[in-house]
Amino acid sequence: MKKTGAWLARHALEQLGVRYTFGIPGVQNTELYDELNSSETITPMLVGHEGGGAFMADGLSRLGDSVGTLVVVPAAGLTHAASGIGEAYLDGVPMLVICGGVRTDIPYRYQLHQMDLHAFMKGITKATWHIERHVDIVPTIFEAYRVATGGEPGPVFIELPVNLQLFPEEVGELPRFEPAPRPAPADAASIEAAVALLKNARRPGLFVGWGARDALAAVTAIAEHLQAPVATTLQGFSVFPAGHPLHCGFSFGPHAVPAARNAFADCDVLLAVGTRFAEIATGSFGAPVPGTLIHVDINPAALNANYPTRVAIAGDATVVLPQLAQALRAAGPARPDDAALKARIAADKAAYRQSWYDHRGNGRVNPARFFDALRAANPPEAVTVVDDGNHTYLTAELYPVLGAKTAIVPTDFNAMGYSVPAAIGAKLARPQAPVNCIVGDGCFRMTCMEIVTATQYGLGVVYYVFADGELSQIAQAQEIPYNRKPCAVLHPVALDGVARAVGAQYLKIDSDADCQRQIDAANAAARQGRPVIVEVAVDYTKRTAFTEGVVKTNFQRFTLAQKARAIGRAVYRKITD
Ligand SMILES: Cc1ncc(C[n+]2csc(CCOP(=O)(O)OP(=O)(O)O)c2C)c(N)n1
Ligand SMILES: [Mg+2]
Repeated sequence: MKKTGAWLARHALEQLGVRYTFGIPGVQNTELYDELNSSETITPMLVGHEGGGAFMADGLSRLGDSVGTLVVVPAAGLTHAASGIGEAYLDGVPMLVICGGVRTDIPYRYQLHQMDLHAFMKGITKATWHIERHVDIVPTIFEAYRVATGGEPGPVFIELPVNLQLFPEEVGELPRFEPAPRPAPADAASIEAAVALLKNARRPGLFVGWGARDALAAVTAIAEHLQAPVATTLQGFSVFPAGHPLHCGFSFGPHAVPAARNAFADCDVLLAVGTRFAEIATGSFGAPVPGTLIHVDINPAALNANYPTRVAIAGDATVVLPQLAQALRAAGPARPDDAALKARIAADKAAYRQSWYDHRGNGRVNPARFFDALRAANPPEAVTVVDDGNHTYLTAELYPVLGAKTAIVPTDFNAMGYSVPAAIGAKLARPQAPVNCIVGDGCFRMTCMEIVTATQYGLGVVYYVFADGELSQIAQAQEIPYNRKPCAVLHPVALDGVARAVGAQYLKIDSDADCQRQIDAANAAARQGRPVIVEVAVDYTKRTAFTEGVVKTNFQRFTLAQKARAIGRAVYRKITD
């Protein structure tokens, strides 16, 4: 059987259930694009910029049942895509990166787009392959998929030289895809040790990250059995729904909302699942992680990395947590309903909200009022995609995410501009659900032209642009120590003009009174398959609990001399201003 490399690649992707590819054609991949164009199950999507394509692939992978796949040209296409590949890498999101390669059948160097792609990809992919023979194409793509989706998921990179794509060769019988075996269960001794600690805990607590995203039933069972409060990471903030009475919010400690701060104040045994205890999740490592830590994570390198464990279990949460839930049940009855704890959580949440309502700001849109209106106008299954900035923490603190696995957040790599394209990928993954993107004005201008892709494919994503005119998350951190905000004030962008350019509907929310009406109008347009840009004149004069807490945590970590220097400069700047 003689087949071209492009046919073989298409065949492999079809067998893997890939439904969309994202990218831009060029000299080294037009043959593959031509093949994909004939596929009945794969839609090759043209994007405006490969970075946008990579963020779309990421959004699709996080929420869908097919793996986001890129088809790009080497050098420029790949370097453009790198921000999205890096985001997926640090966030544990599977992605296939198929890149055309320069010809291997001619003796010339300095071909178009020729560079060392593998060196470039080394730090942001789990593995790379350079395919040299036709017979290797299908097995290599299958193997790459197993690596991308196995263990802690992540992106993988395949270079497929253009001459292989173009010309047919004999390949014999093609292999069938063999999925990876189910992950192994935890050993009985570790489960027993964890149960003993949790059973004897005075105040157990649960901290869950994105790694627990498919283990909701077991997380809920364990939390209820122990009557333990549940905090999430930022990336995992939709892993445990906000409607549950034991849900506290994002993180715990000085940078968390009062519900989580108080519920975890006396936590003596922490069960952490699917989190690496990274900087954002722990509020710059300010979270008071107790000495008695049980840590479950699929990546053994994350265990004992930042906080020493009493019990460390390297395993998949979907296997380990049901084991743990069952062992807890076998070890004794559930704790009685802790009505006092639940009442405290509810009261703390209400009081925190009230503090936002009470804030006398600058007359612009109160974030809590906006999020109330957004919540009221959306069903629990609505998907939320956020970017990186003050708007991220506002969303985490003020928007109750009700549906499990309905919010995605770029975390740790933290590429601004993520959300605009990622929301397009999310909409492809969940076409029936409303998709709302909360994006800062700085992030928005990085990738807003990608909305053309949403218009082209009739994807009704609603973009709420929090237009404060600043790179606020940074500007807030500059204000006190420097008494100025260098390079953090944005030149205005006419968002109505952007909307016109990309074919989106434009709406504006100027005050609290506009929220309901404009959100309803946005939803109506989105239901017709039209993207919508809603400019929100948001009031940023009140800081999030996260920002307040993290500033304190970092300052406290300074030595005396460092503190003196920082304070001295701030005071000097203030009085000489
Ligand atoms: C690509 C990239 N560049 C710079 C940063 C640093 N950074 C983090 S948040 C932020 C501000 C984002 O501004 P905006 O989108 O307006 O959101 P706001 O904080 O105002 O809500 C910046 C500059 C980053 N995370 N990513
Ligand atoms: Mg801003």
